Amino acid sequence: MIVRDFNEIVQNDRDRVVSDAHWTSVRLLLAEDGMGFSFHITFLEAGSEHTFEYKNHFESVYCVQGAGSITDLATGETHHIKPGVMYALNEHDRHVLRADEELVMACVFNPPVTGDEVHREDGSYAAPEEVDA
Ligand code: 9YT
Repeated sequence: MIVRDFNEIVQNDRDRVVSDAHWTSVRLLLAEDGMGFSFHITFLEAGSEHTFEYKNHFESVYCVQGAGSITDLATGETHHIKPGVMYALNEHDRHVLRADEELVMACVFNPPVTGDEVHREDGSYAAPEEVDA
């Protein structure tokens, strides 16, 4: 069994805390944990806007706290994000995520991220085989 404490990771396991200019993510589970998915708690700064397209991953996201919106760039459809709302990028959907207030999101990635990914220009993370290469 794996048991981890978010606060312990933040204090003592900085390798599992990843930040970009406007978001921070605490990776509770990574590829190395062998679960077949990774599990992150991600904080998106109030007022920030992000264009992502996880071409190599499926991602599911559950809003724990905050307010914002997500626009599906294929359809133009925008959905409100608030606590209790989940979205799943089952078609690797290119999207814009906006945080009107700071968003706290629980995120699952399949395949799991390894911990070394950074967003590329196209908003994706590299496929696991590219990260390992
Ligand atoms: C909400 C969202 O899209 N999170 C993406 C994951 C986060 N950027 C991370 O952990 O890398």
